[in-house]
Amino acid sequence: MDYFVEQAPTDQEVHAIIRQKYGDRARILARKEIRVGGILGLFRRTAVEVTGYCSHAPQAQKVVTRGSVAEERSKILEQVLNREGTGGAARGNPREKPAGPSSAGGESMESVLSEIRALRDTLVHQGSGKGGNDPPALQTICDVLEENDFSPVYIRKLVDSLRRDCTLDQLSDTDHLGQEVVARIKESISIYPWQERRRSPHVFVLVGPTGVGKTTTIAKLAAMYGAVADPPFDVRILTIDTYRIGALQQIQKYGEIMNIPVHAVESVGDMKNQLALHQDADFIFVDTIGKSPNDFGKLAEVNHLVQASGGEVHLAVSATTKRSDMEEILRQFEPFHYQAVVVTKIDETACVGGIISALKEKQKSVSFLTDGQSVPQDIERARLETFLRRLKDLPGGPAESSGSDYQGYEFPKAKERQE
Ligand SMILES: Nc1nc2c(ncn2[C@@H]2O[C@H](COP(=O)(O)OP(=O)(O)OP(=O)(O)O)[C@@H](O)[C@H]2O)c(=O)[nH]1
Ligand SMILES: [Mg+2]
Repeated sequence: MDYFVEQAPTDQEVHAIIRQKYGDRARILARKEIRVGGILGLFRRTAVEVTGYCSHAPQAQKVVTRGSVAEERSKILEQVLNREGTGGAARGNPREKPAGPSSAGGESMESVLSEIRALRDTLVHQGSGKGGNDPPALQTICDVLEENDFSPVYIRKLVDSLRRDCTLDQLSDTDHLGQEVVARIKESISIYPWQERRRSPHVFVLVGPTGVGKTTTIAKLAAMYGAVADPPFDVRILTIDTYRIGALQQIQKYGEIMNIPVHAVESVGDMKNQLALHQDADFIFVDTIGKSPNDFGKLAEVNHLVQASGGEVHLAVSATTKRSDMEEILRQFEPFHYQAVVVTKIDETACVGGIISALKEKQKSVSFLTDGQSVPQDIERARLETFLRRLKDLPGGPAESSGSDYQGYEFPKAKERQE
């Protein structure tokens, strides 16, 4: 750093001298009034003395280094310029033109910014799997999946797999993407390998939240195997729903119509007795009390009886359940060790994406689907096609379903069967 001391009779004069000698690089540190001249202390005059130094950096750079943001930007530019071999400003040569928006450093900064913007775009869309730079066809597919109520996680994984496996041309072809999506959805649904056993006895227990259709489903299954099957299986029904008024009567009514015996079970002892009594049956279908998944005390009580049955446990979940609740239900019924899920009321929803996502997320397979109130028509063994036909607006997806396996079957009246 070059320091200087200049004197002149007035401020204006000393400033003029400094400007002339050092130009814009001059920086003033101190000013004081002094007395100069005279002989032996006589005739002395007052004057101004200014101390300062010469800056080696250009004015513009000095300003930039003041604020922290400007400082950071300056550092980046400095690095970029050094890398590109133009580092005049970085070396502090005042005659070099400082980096501006149109310089190489400015362009590099612009490219850094555009990368940051792209990154932000990706993060913003990450929840749903959408990417700002995706071809319109892929974005359309994302929208369709959202409309079908698939979860953001499910969509993101599916779309990521498409980006990974498809060429750019394929990603721009809506029909091709539609077919790919259907194939991937198909792969994501696990169908429970249900097998009827004609050996004594196949105990099937249905648990689940209140009002999802457990009793109706038990009646449908009992009718399917005890009445529709040819020759019919030997079927019994047990119910551990003896708390709710009318619950026993409801299942007894079905039993009466189907000519299938129904027994109530209230304790572990009862359960063991009933199982021993019906050792010769092919099927024992067990209906359970509907309880909120949050009523942990009651659920534990029911679970005690369910586990005592030693049966194959299935969880009934209504397809109309909100997607977020669905995952919660699948989780809260885990202590029942259910092997598969029966999806009920599929006729009451236009979107099956929620249940497909939840089953996939929890790695559960589906055993039966029910699609109406009629016993026993409105039930079928779970099939991929039933889910796929219910996907809306998916290019290349299958057409809407015409109904379940048992449509048109006339349920025999108890009297007719007795005759
Ligand atoms: N639309 C439609 N309705 C159904 C289906 N299954 C059952 N239901 C109806 O849902 C209502 C409740 O059925 P339930 O079988 O009593 O249900 P639940 O799970 O046994 O009920 P709780 O024992 O009270 O927990 C009844 O009106 C049934 O007719 C179905 O697949 N589709
Ligand atoms: Mg019930």
